Amino acid sequence: QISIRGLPLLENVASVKKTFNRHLHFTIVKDRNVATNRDYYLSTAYTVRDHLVGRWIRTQQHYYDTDPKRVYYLSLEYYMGRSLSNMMINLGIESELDESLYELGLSIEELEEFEEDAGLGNGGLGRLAACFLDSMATLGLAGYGYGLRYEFGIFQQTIKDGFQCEEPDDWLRYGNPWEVPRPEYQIPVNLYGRVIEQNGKSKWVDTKVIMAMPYDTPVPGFNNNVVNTLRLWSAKAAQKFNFQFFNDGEYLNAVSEQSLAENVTRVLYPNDNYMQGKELRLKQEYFLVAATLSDIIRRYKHSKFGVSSATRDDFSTFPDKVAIQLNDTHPALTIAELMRLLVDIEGLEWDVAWDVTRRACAYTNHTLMPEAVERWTVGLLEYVLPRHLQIIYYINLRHLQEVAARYPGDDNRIRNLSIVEEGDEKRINMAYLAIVGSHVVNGVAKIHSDLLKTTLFKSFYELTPEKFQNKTNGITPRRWLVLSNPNLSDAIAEKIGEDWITKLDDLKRLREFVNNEAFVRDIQQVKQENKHRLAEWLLKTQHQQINPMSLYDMQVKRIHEYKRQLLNVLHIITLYNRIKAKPDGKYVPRTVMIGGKAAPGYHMAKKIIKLINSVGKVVNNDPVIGDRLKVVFLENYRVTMAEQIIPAADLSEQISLAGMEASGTSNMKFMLNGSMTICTLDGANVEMAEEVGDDNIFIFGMTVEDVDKRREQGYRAREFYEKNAELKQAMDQIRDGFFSPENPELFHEIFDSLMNEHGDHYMLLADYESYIKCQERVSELFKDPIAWTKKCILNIAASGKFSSDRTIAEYAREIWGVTPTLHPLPH
Ligand code: DL6
Repeated sequence: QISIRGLPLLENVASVKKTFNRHLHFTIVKDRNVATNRDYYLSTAYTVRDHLVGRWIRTQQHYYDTDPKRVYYLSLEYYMGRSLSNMMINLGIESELDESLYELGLSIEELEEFEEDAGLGNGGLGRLAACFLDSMATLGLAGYGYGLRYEFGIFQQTIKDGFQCEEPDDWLRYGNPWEVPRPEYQIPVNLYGRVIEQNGKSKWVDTKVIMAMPYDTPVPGFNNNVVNTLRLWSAKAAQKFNFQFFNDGEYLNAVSEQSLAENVTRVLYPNDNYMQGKELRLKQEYFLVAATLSDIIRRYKHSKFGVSSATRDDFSTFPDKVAIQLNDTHPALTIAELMRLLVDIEGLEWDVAWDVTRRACAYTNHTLMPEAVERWTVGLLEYVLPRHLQIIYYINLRHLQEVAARYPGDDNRIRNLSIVEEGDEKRINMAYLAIVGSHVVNGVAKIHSDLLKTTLFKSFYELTPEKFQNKTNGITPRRWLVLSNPNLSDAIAEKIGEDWITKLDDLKRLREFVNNEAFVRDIQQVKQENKHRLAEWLLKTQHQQINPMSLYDMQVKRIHEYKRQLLNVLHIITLYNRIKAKPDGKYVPRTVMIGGKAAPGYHMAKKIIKLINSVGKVVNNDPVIGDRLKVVFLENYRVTMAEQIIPAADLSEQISLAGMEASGTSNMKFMLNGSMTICTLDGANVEMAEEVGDDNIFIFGMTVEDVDKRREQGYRAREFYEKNAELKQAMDQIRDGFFSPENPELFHEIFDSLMNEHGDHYMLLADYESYIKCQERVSELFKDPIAWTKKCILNIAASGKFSSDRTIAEYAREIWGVTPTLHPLPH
């Protein structure tokens, strides 16, 4: 078989070995007698980094010389995972590295295990940001990621007695070979203080200062010599401020104050789709925004731009040179901070500054869940950012004046459109601020973007319909196919070459081979090997034995009621009861794998994890069941684990209540890796069905319209419970302690949450029957491996739309006003 990694060149292998040895000696300062595998990993990483730096410096020089429009992606999360393989693949040096290490008696797979995941994200939103960085670099955009360098990323999940426990993610403990600190570019960030009026101008004084220290990580494009930058800020105490007094007591106070200042970037808030409203989080958001905007303006002023003055002070061209994309509302203070900088510091007129701000900024919404919308109390904002609160009030005043002029006397509309929400406590709606301060607002899948217009942002859509766009999410095929599934990549490349790596639509050409017996066999064999590998890995890491011939059924994502892991559990219990009732029946063997973290403060999500494990314990240890049904909870699901398990999946579970999941992105990863999907018509599932055809995807459940109708009629879960004997049996088992004999009350609250008068908010019981029937169709098809595999091939062939290259090209042309290209930079 031809490999897409090509043959290693001998002279390159020799030079890689030399570089590796040099790093072991001069950078790590060890010889091979005492070096550990971690040292070898680090030497490998530094060797790869050496291949990046020339391109990195040249790319930045090129941007300086040509002064293209810069695209700034602002995100509180970047869920990067590991970097080593990704860097090697994008640089095209994977086979040389492989061969060199082999000749040194080392194995790249083993060394890779020493790299910690950069887990600076919670789930889809953070991983999307990481995929976007890869695509921006691959499409030759002058793109910069800006974020926070959390000392502790998303917690490590362990399962003890079936319960989730959280451990700190000390990912920097052994150092991070990919980052470069840039202390010379530190930026002061102000907090607290008060506002005074001086010579007719507002001045923010008596602030506390925290320094923002940048750490840069290279982001290589695929095979195009482009290396962009991800700049993450770390909080440092401002020396001057803390160490002015040197008597003993003050000195110690100063040191402890230093550590308080540095708390700002200590830890990632572990909530997905939920706003907690904490002061420290507000400080994180502002810290990112303030440091980043200061950097953006510095770069704007000092860019080479063909005129003789030393700096560019004319801000009228700012929106022609700068695009700022807000990844959800987390960095939405950008609107107020940019106005502050332009008006208070640069001295622009309000109207001019407002025009500049709006033309530069754009906002992406990632959720319709009301509890995720950021609404900061006025009291907290006034305390932490008094000048920004004034600016927001003024933005709102001007905005509402415009509204009133357009809709005279329509007080209701004015109230709906106000950025300031009245109530028992006044709050600032950050989504509304982001909409008003941006020239484009987008959702992340067609159905989601449409729902924004009719629900969450209805009034704003009516006010400025031209602002609203859709940008369906995507995933990078470099990580989610080339890196994670090399054998499938090779099988594809053998038929259609390698252009699909950057033009994923090319996968369509696989349709020609869907009746080619040898190809179908190859694809089947790749999947089977992946499944065997996963079985071995589970045995080794989780001591769990699974049947590699069974249907691998996977649901991996954050644990959340709206994602309906409980519906999956109801299906498992139903299968269990069926086998128990008729042990001699014929059943398609299944291994149901569920993985995901629950936010530490999300009680119900943690209970759901316990239930999954409790059901697993009963099912897995029942001799009547044997290996016809197994339940595996995948502990500590994260980017690296996704890479390992997704290539082995047969079935992908995307079963949120219609209208709840903005897009989903694991759905795309599974599809690209040749699994079938069982799903509701929610998020990007809708577009996946459009691409692959309804015959090649398993759709069940209510549509958004059905859900609305049911709610209007007054939904009662109990009716479904009483109507369906299998559902009732499963629910009663949960209630009666069948899965928790040692503590029969343990799952009462789960039962109650579904069966209470106004319970089952996500309507699991209404969708149960349709889901079970759909699962029967899945099992039926799985009995015919050739028919199954052909449909998997059609899924791979239809997944081209879901490349983040397509997504980013759309952002580039339709929001940022820049042109993507696959032309490489000269090397
Ligand atoms: O857009 C990326 C990702 C979507 O695929 C998920 O459907 C959505 O739930 C997630 N949204 C969030 C929202 N967080 N906040 N705020 O994580 O975004």
